[in-house]
Amino acid sequence: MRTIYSKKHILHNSLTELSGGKLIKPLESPDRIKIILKEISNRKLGPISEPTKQNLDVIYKVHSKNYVKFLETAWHEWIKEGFQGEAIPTVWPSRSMNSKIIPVNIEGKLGYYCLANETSISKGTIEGAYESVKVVLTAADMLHKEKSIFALCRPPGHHASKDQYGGYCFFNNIAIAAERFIERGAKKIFILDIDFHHGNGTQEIFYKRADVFFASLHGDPMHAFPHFLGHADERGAEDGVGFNLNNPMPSNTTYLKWKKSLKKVLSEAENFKPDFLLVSLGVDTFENDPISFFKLKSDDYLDVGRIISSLNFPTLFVMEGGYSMNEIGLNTV
Ligand code: Q9C
Ligand code: ZN
Repeated sequence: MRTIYSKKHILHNSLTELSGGKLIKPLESPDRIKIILKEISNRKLGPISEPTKQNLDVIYKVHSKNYVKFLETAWHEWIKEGFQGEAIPTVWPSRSMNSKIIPVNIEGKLGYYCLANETSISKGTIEGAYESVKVVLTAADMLHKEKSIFALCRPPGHHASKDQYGGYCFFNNIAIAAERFIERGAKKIFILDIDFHHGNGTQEIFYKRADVFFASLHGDPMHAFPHFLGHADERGAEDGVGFNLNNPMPSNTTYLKWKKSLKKVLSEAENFKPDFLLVSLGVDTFENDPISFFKLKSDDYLDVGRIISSLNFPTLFVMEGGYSMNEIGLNTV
């Protein structure tokens, strides 16, 4: 399987993550990709190539103009304000206020465009985020030549909604790839999200649509990030009713139980008959992941790969989460 990877992911290299009331070194680090890449080349998974030149206008099929503008200017505006640390919001348009107003001041704008503030914005964040989009678009363009392809994206994307960042995500890479396939003539896309966390951004983006089916297996949001989306009764709206499927699962879920959910979801994919299968691949379902509560083991990922492969859909794998540095390479490959 071919891998698309950009060494420029390193441009997004924040020093801080707000965690448990402390500023820690971000779990979503450049080292993650370095380790995965090394395992791909050691294990000879296939060729590794850099992204090609891409028209990025397709981003606007997913994200609003004002959100992209915000991402492009946030760091500069933050610095102009004289702040010393990385950009982290402190105030939100919460239920008791007016959530429609977009403030002019950078602190107000951060609250408006951010959905979770563990994710700091720093100097090269936007450049790194664009690189991740180039990776996924290049992979999408090359898929017609292969049965499956791996977009080694960083930063990840599935928590980013139409106009909000957070959960380590800025642009929703997999949603942008779905729109690229549709631009090139695809009629139906099935997104399978197997990251430990619910892909709230991807769900929101396609919630009212019947041409992009979103299905997710994840930690029950009553107990796991992102907490405010991902429940089983969220089945889509308007044209999209029946094209959104959530499988929240409890703490300590083992592969045996997880696999049952996977099979259920994949039978939906077979009924749907998509032109392309897009997989949000997080390996934070791993038993030793530092922020998650499922119990998958390294060997289980081989079985997951076999099951997905047996469907015989042209498949784009897109890297999302996974934070156990010792096994992230092995589990991903
Ligand atoms: N106590 C992805 O996997 N914080 N994002 C969790 C746990 C945010 C995860 C806090 C986790 C975001 C792409
Ligand atoms: Zn995750």
